Amino acid sequence: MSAKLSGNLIKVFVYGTLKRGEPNHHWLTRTENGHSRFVCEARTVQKFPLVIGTRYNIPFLLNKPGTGRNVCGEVYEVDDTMFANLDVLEDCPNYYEREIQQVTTEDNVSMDCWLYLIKQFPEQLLSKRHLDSYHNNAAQPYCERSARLPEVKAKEDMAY
Ligand code: PCA
Repeated sequence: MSAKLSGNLIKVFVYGTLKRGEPNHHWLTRTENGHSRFVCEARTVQKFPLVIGTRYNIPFLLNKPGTGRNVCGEVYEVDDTMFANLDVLEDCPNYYEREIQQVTTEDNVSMDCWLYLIKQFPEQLLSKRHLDSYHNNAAQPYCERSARLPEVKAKEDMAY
């Protein structure tokens, strides 16, 4: 087998701006960032609160399993390079952290995937609407990091 094919492939479940048609999807498809392949649509087996938070309208999966909905997203297979670049985009582990969670398809095929979530968050984020599916929209437009105010500390901003 060639070296190219023997690399380690990692499954990642994305539920926010990395999905197809969403503002950061280009990060997953840019070949300089590494390899990615769409596998399937899926939902988390656990319920989680998925909310839109901060003045920048960022989708957050909050680490409070059992609360919220079974969250819809997409599974990708990525190589180590892409995985490292996803950590860069998500500022993981400073902002988002990640963990392995079980997700399941419409046909009840289950698989373990990495997903990005917020472990430390102000309680008030839980009172926002719990979504089962994120879509960027005109009422709450996503603001990418390069357009955010630099002086605001990211974690403090979650309470906004
Ligand atoms: N990007 C990651 C986490 C939240 C976000 O906007 C994702 O789509 O899963």
